Amino acid sequence: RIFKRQMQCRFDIDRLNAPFLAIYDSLIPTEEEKAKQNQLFTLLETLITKEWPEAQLYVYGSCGNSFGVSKSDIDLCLAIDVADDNKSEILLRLADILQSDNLQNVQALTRARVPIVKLMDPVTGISCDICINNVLAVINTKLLRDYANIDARLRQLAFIVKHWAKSRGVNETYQGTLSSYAYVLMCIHFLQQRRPAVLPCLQEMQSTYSVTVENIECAFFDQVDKLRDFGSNNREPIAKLVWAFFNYWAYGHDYANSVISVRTGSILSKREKDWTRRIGNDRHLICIEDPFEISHDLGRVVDKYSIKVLREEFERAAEIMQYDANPCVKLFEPY
Ligand code: 3AT
Ligand code: MG
Repeated sequence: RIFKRQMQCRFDIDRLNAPFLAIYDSLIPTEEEKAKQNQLFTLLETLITKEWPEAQLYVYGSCGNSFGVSKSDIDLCLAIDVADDNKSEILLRLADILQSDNLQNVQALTRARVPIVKLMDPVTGISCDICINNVLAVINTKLLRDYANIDARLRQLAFIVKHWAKSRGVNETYQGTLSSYAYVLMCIHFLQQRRPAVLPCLQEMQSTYSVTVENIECAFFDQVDKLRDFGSNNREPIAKLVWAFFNYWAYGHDYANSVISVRTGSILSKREKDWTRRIGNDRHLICIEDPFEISHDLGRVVDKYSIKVLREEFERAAEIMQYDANPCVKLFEPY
């Protein structure tokens, strides 16, 4: 099954461009929604600065990385000088402050893997999670956003892949499938590997942005305005890319030996990463290297059952793209 021949693209693929772009357009948050998100951010920033003048509030995740669909929750990170042991105290205090300001459903989850405060703003209807000092997530959010600004096709592809994953129930890390973050990295890597390439590898270029967080040097080229023409030699429109993306993950990827790496813009081997065997709960059945925490495999949530589900879904999607009369409907049918 692994090395089934990759398929030739159907001859009428271009007629699918308009429907895919229509789906993409329908998923983009409106300006009004963006304004509401900003309004809530400003409110929270004001409340927080009043209590902790030195602290900084950052947006991360889909509201900051430009891969957020309409009605997304906001992920926020409070950067504050505090020992890990005292995070709970801050979260509980924060919850008090938010509650007094009439924010709703305020909950401090101090025992979660990533401790957070949750809240809902009754004015805008937006829900929000606030964590503490998750600075790497703020930086990887910037990396994703910078990639999105190079070529419009990344955002189109990632929205469609995320929409597919959510519709098909394969965007649930607690059930052993992949996070949205992992899917976006898969899209970036795929576009780096296209020939001609649609995206460059920002971390291999001369760095114009560099910060060190938790002893990890995060450096990359971030003057992406200068790269607006980068993908112009590749004229593949969205339908062809969606087709090729699913074809790659269904029939082209070598699950036994390969690691995809946005950091290097290439495929690495599991052997060189020492990801060849299960260690603890890390099984490395599909390997996606985090761009900064390079010992971190975003596929580590995948187990021997969910890998089967995932690969069958990639194959289903590839078959639909190849043969179905109406892929833009069938692809997103609820599972
Ligand atoms: P949704 O639109 O909410 O589905 P998202 O972009 O907010 O997508 P996630 O909910 O998967 O993505 O994650 C929120 C952010 O947290 C994205 C990324 O900056 C960070 N993040 C998530 N998982 C990891 C991880 N395993 N390692 C490092 N950063 C991560
Ligand atoms: Mg999110």
